[in-house]
Amino acid sequence: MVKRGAFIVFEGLDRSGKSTQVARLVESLNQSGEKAVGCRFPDRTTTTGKMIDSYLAQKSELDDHAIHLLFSANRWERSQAILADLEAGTTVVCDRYAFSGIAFSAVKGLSYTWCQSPDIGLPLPDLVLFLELAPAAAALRGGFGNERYETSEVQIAVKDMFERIGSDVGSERWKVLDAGRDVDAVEKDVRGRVEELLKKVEGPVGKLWA
Ligand code: NYM
Ligand code: MG
Repeated sequence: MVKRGAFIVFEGLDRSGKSTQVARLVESLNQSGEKAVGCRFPDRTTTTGKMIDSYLAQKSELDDHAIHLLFSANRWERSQAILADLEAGTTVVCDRYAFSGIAFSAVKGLSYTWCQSPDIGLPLPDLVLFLELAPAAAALRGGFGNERYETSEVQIAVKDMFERIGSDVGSERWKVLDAGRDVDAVEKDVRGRVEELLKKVEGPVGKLWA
């Protein structure tokens, strides 16, 4: 039986460097002979992804619950493919996941437990790397864009919500990395933690919030 791949998720505020680190990790794993693929949520290419994209671009309005469920559906659409990759021995490195889902919806006033429910049973990440950056430092990395949620007020509230989520996930699985360092230093830290994880990944993939 092939050893299964690891499921690794990056979370953090906008501009904390998630996309860069996902790309670098996938490349460095592949170079060292470990099969790895990247993915990201929202996946804006699917039907639900297009509705999400239009909502984020402020081209459409949706009830807060409805958009939350669309983000969750967007993950469920991809979940079988993630499991298939993991079972085939490929490590999956994902840019945002269900934790962003709770953080951005709960700050709008939706119940935390209600926000968790539609994601119950999704593939459970083996490791969540939270790229921690002060909202003020994130804002300095280039002005905010025009998407919904790209304001300092939202980012500050989201950061607090991520702290609560991290403590619910537990420090075994949820690791906070200082994203204020230069990109190479963050990459090295990431690589060290992933190497530790790859040594111990075994057994079936778990289920989120179950
Ligand atoms: N976002 C992302 C949510 O509100 N809920 C979710 O479930 C996910 C995965 O979408 N501001 C928000 C967080 C971001 C926005 O993400 C777009 P990105 O990584 O900038 O494409
Ligand atoms: Mg963004």
